Amino acid sequence: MESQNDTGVGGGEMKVLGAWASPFVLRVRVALHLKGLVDYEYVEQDLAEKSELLVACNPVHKKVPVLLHAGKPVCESMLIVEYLDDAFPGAGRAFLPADPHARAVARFWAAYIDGQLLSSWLAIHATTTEEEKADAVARTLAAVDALEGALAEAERSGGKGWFGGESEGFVDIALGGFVPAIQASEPSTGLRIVDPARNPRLAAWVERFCALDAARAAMPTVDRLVEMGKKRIAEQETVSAAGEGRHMN
Ligand SMILES: N[C@@H](CCC(=O)N[C@@H](CS)C(=O)NCC(=O)O)C(=O)O
Repeated sequence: MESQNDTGVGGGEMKVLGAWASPFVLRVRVALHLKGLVDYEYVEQDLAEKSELLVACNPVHKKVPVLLHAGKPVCESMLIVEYLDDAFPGAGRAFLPADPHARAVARFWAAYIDGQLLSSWLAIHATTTEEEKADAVARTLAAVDALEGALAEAERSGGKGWFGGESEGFVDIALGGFVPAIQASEPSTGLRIVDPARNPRLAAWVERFCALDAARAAMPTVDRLVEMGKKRIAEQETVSAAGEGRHMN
């Protein structure tokens, strides 16, 4: 017999393979909570030593998140979010709009978040020269400005401060997953990614997103992420100091 969740939708057993700090996993957990599908098992994964279950469920990328629904794996965060709309049509509001053009626009911005915002933001942390860093910062801020424009456009079409219009939807989930990670990176980079003076709509959106019950239930604290970041930097410094020591011998 299929299990019932609190939406009354017969959903079958659900498991999320995740890692607590992952923005991609956060997307899936926020989406599940928004749908009221809270009756799932969360299985934390060690990404340094991947479990047989993770490799079996996502043999191509071996990455989290994976949603296991009635024993069948679904991979890639935004595909999981779409899957929840398809598999649980009776649970909460649909994340993607019904209109084909509006659906295409939502998918465009979700792809933009991963392709432009995320890649340039990651480059800020990965670049070695000041010139490369300045370029990555400029590209990140340009992507943030483009998202500010998308939010303004949603408001002009009658939206209520969400990319999804009246309520949080596909793009809100795509971007929302990165909110804690971006906030946690600000002290170490000294860079304000979402500056209320430059991006007032987006700054208000960040507050709105963080106040959602679904986000509060699933989000890691910024302090925990900052601590993890410091630990990683210390580990990298130990590794490079050991490397330099070997070169000197
Ligand atoms: N495009 C993927 C990205 C998932 C991803 O990069 N997950 C990271 C954790 S944040 C991971 O599992 N990394 C393990 C690895 O790269 O081996 C998605 O949207 O789900």
